[in-house]
Amino acid sequence: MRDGSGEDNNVAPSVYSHVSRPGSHRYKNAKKGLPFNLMLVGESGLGRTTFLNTLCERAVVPPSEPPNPDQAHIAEPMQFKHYAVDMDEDGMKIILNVIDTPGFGNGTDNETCFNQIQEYLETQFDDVLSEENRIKRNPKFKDSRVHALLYFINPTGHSLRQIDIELMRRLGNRVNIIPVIGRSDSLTPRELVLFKQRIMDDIAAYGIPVFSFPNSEDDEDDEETVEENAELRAMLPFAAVGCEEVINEDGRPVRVRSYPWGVVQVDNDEHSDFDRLRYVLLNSHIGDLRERTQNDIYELYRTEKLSGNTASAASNPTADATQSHATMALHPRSVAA
Ligand SMILES: Nc1nc2c(ncn2[C@@H]2O[C@H](COP(=O)(O)OP(=O)(O)OP(=O)(O)O)[C@@H](O)[C@H]2O)c(=O)[nH]1
Ligand SMILES: [Mg+2]
Repeated sequence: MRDGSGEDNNVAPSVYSHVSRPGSHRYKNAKKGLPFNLMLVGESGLGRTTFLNTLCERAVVPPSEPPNPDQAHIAEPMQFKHYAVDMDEDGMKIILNVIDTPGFGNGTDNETCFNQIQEYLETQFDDVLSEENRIKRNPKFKDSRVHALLYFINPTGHSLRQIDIELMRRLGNRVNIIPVIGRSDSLTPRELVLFKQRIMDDIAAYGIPVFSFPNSEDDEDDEETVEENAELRAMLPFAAVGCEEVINEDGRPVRVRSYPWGVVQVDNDEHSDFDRLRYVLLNSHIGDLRERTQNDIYELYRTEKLSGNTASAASNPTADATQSHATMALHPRSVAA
């Protein structure tokens, strides 16, 4: 679907001030627009649709109809829904392709969802691989490899759940996973700090390969970039808040969620990490995410595929899902890498 912006757009005005950060103009010469493929995964109701509309500043996805109560017990199978939105980020044209996965985690058998997503990611690699092998290349070939996967974590305030651990461990070698706490305004600032810490402890303990803002291995990064990456690492997982309405404050539009006791400002760094995450995705790290997809993740897959080794435990740490489920249930921290 092409940009489906509607008239009743309550996430419209751009209200954040764009401050250029290092690396943000690296791709300014991409005249045709820089493609960026972003996948959204998370259980139902964690705010994926609202996040997408807030990110794009328009109603890309119209609000869904409330489910029919008679059908509520039937778990809909997971789908891949595609949205394409042309964005202008600080003078740089970005062709944002979003793949949403409604229905993820709805059933009792999450294994099917994990397999479907893995298969989707690998199919895009296979397409590139066969295009590379053609004698005559197709000039219109569209590279659909997913550059980043935002994984929405339920704001329980406890720690990661089995579904989170399994999904991220399994796909971390196939895509840049950026963990995000959905509906994070349901936690107090103190709860949020503790929750973030627990999640990062789990990520370390289970050896989950998330995108952790690495510095360039050959020390190419300048001091400012190294500092910025350290700051972003410390923010993980990002606390996301989606916009519900736009209010007028001192003559300027402010994107908020309103509550009886006050408002949460979506673009205010003191209220949520939304603006930093948006900037990472569409500006400061768009190049890194694309390059890592090509140079590291795709290359690994390509090597495995050509050597007939794609199902190896190294690339798929949960290949023996039954075993790993049992291990984790009994000894939550015993499978540390
Ligand atoms: N408190 C809070 N509520 C949110 C936030 N974002 C979305 N919501 C609300 O959560 C509900 C679900 O939001 P959606 O954006 O539809 O969630 P989704 O992940 O797309 O859900 P499905 O499409 O059903 O899988 C709606 O009532 C939203 O208004 C948020 O940041 N904070
Ligand atoms: Mg949705």
